[in-house]
Amino acid sequence: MIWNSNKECMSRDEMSSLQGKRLHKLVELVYHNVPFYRNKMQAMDVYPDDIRTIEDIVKLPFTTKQDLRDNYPYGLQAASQSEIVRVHASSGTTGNPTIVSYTRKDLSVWSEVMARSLAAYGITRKDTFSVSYGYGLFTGGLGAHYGVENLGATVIPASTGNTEKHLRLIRDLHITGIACTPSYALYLAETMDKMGLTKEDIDLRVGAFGAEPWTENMRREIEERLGIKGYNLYGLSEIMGPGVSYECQEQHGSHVNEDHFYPEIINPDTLELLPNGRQGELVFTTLTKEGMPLLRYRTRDLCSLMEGKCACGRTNVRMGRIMGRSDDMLIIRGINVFPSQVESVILEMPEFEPHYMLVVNRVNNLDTLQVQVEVRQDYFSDDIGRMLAMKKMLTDKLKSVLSISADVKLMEPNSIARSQGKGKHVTDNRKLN
Ligand code: ADP
Ligand code: K
Ligand code: ZN
Repeated sequence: MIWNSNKECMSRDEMSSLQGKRLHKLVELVYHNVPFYRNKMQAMDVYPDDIRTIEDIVKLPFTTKQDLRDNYPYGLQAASQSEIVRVHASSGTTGNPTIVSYTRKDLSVWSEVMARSLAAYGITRKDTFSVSYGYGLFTGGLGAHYGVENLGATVIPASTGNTEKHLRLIRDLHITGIACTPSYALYLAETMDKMGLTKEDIDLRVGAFGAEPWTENMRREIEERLGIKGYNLYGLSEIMGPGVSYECQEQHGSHVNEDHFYPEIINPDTLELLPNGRQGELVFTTLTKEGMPLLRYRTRDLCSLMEGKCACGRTNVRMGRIMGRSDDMLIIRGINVFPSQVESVILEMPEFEPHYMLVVNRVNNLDTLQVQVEVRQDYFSDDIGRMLAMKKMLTDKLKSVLSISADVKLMEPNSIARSQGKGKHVTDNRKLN
C-alpha cells in the first residue's frame, strides 16, 4: 500500500519544482536565523535569491559532523527555543554525540515519513508492531514509535533488553511486525532457539531493519531464521532519524523521502557531484525542517542513487545498500576493506555463524588483519584436520574478495559478544599507537 501517493508517485518535473521551491525557502530561513550559514554563504558570495531551482543546490556550502560538534549544542538551530518540542542525540558511534532539535512540525513530518515506510512494508492498522530500537536519546525508538501510531497499527514499545519476555509477547500478542537492528534480529533468533520457540510458533511477518549496515546475505539469514520478510529502513539523527528512506515490496533499493530530504552523491575527495548510478558519499539537505535544518550534510555513508519508476509504482529516487561509512572503511596495507565484505563471505558458507570481528594491528610497520568468526555448533569439532580445512577454505575466499590475506581465527559458538543495538565488528588497535 502507498501511504501518500501524492508525494511518493510524483513526476520528476513536479518533484523537482517542489524541491526547488522548498530549497529557496529553506535557504532564506537559515540565512536569516543561523549565523553559521549566513557567514558561510557570504564568504562564498551566495545569497538566498541565487537559489531558485533545485539544481542551484551545488552553489551552497556543505555541512559536516564537525560543524555540528563545533556548534554544540544549539548553534545550528534555526527555530527559537520556545518552538522546540523535542531533542535527540546521535548515538555517537564515532566520537562525541551531537544534539538535534525538532519543532512540532518536524515531528509530524517524521511520523509521516515513518508511516510511508511502514505502509511500504505491508503494515496496516490491523497489525501489532513491536518497536525494538532503543528508546531514549537515540532516534530509533521514538522515531519508529510515532510512525506506527500515525499509521494506526498497534505499537508495542518493547525497546531492547529482556529478550525472553519480548519473545513471549511476540507469541502471545500475535505481533506481526518488528523494527530493530539486524544484529538484534539475529539475537532474537538465537534466543528463540534457546527457549525452544520455532518460527511456526510466532506470527511475525515483517521486519524493518536499519541503524547499521547489513548485507543481502544477512537479509536471507534473518528472513529464513525468523520466517519473515526483512526490509531496509534508513535514517540518521542529523537529518531526522529512521524514515529518511525505506524499501518497498520489490526489495530493490530504498525510496528516499525526497520531498523532505534531498539526496546527492558526491566524490568525498573532490566534493564534486556524481551522476546517478555512481558510488560515492551520500549528502542530504533537509528541505522542510524547522528546528535544526541542514544544508548538504555529508553523511559519510557510501552508496549510489537510482532514478526511474519502481515496479511498486513509486517514483522517488532509490538509494542502494550502504556499503559502509567512510569512517568504517579500513585501509589495510593500502587496500580498502569494509566489514560488510567479510559479512557477505561468511554468510555464504554454512559452516559459520553470522558473528564476526575484524581485528587490525600494526606489527613491524605492517598492518595485519585477523578475522575472528564463530563456527556453527554442528560444524565445530575436535577433528583438527577438518577445522584446518575449514579455516583454509575461508582464508582463500576472503583473499579473493578482499585482495589481501587475513589471518582467520575460528571461534567457538557463542564466543563473540552479541549486540542488542548496533553491532560492533571492528577492533582497530592501530589507533592506540
Ligand atoms: P551515529 O552516527 O552516532 O551512529 P545515528 O544513530 O543517527 O548516529 O546513526 C546513523 C547512521 O547509521 C547512518 O549514517 C548510517 O551510517 C547508519 N545506518 C542507519 N540506517 C542504516 C541502514 N538501513 N543501512 C545501513 N546503515 C544505516
Ligand atoms: K547507525
Ligand atoms: Zn518501489
